[in-house]
Amino acid sequence: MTRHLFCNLNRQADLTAIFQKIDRDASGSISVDEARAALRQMDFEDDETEVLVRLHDRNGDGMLQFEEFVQFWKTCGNLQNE
Ligand SMILES: [Ca+2]
Repeated sequence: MTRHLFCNLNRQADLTAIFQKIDRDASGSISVDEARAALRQMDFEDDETEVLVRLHDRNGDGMLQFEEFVQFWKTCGNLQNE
């Protein structure tokens, strides 16, 4: 139930809030560790999360910037709806 709600928030304002929540050290990008911690609450496996981060890390810095995160979150929502 929780994971469903969490992933269905797709409006820009909600996405910003989610991004800031996941970005624990407020660095402006989400590290693999931060992504893992967040997706663990949604029953994703750690290695699944790593693959998802790598897939969406377009500039290859190993982290998700907000624009990358938006796509990442969409994919995550799609996976959960399957
Ligand atoms: Ca990146």
